[in-house]
Amino acid sequence: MDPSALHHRLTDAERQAFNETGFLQIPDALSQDQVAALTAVTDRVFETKLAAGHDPRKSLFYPNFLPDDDQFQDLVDYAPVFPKVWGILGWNIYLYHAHLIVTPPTGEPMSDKTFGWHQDSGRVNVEIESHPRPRLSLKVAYFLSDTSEPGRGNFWIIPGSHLCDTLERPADGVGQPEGAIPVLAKPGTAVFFDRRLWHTASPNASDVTRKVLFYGYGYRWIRTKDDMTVQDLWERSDPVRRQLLGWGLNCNGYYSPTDEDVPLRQWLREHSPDEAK
Ligand SMILES: O=C(O)CCC(=O)C(=O)O
Repeated sequence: MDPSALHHRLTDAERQAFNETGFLQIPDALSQDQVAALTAVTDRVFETKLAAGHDPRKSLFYPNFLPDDDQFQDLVDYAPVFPKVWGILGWNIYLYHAHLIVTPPTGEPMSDKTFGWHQDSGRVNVEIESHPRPRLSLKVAYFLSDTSEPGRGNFWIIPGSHLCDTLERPADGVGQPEGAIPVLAKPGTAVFFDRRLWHTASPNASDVTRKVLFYGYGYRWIRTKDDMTVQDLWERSDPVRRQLLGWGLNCNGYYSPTDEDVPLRQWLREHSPDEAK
């Protein structure tokens, strides 16, 4: 992994903001050249899906997109962003889930229906006994299109809601829960969010197609949440990326890793020993 990553470690202020609000916004995480290149690849994916019959007016939710292009893989351990992931979760982590979402304009005025508010991880929220629920994972969302204005299919969140196990929604199904806000993000922004943060997609009432890449990082003892057919990439990935793509010596090593199981820890020992503990 590129040692320039060390310049982008999580700051105390970022840690405090993430702990308190459950999210963190990093503007200009991607250069505009990177945005253009990733947009071209994303458009190609969308066109392929359209050719295969996807309805052009419907959102495309496409998991397991990493194998489609090297540029998608390069964001897994992207130096300006990934250090903040290990800064929050530590080193026994991998990419358990990733999806690409394209949200075309609905062609209709903005709906005032209550959106699909949720915490991530499905049954985890029912079957684990604890309060607050455990963090376990986070996602980094790279915004490729301009959602710096509301009504553009924005990602919505309720800041600070990550420590709440339940969410009170409007009883009549109209409007959004108290405290809800659209995340306003320009192209190139990376948005981190705690899996427990109550969040939702929203309809796109603008004429700008929304494009976002989501990378979900969690502990190595969590199962993948999509097919993650990334094993063919192991051979040509460096050791840290290989770890992030799910490699390990054996199953026990997901729970009780040896040094060999977790090259990220070895890399931190060399470059940032305090974070290797
Ligand atoms: O598309 C969005 O803005 C929301 C995505 C989402 O809910 C998720 O990644 O869990």
